[in-house]
Amino acid sequence: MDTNYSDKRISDSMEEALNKQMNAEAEQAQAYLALGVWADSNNYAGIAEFFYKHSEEEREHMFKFLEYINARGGTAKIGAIPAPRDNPTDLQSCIEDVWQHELDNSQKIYALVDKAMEEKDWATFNFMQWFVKEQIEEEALIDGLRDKFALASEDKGNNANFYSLDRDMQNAPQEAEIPRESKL
Ligand code: OFO
Repeated sequence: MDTNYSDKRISDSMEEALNKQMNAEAEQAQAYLALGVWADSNNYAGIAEFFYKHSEEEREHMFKFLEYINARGGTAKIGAIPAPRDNPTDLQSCIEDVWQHELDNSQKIYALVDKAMEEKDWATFNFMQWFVKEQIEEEALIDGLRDKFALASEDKGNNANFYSLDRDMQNAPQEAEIPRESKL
């Protein structure tokens, strides 16, 4: 009997691209962890808590890629994670840094969707839809934080505003409602 067939149901280049994204998610987890440490040491305990929780979420994303690659007969390869960017200079640049991280990651997710479509790899295309939705949520979440920061900054020098913002973030959910799921 001819058993010379492969169990692998993703292309080599798709395997490589998914592995790259798996590592990018690990990098995101490290970035949030580093920003959490920065926030903590700058007395923004609530924001630190929010970033620490989000770091866990990013790690879960890494695992989703890992499991998917293996489930499709590929091999997940854990690579080196580059050091996080330099510490931000203040809270505003910290929040803008997070925002940029999310926008960059969305572009990486879209590139994988494009690749899946080009290859007619509908399983991967379907798998990636979860991440497309997740990025919509995460962009909304961090944009909400930017709005809160802008509001708190209106009355310059009023530390009470920043204190409330920080307290608010401590228990802020990690999920944001996205338009297509709005009850309105
Ligand atoms: Fe992994 O979700 Fe944001 O980046």
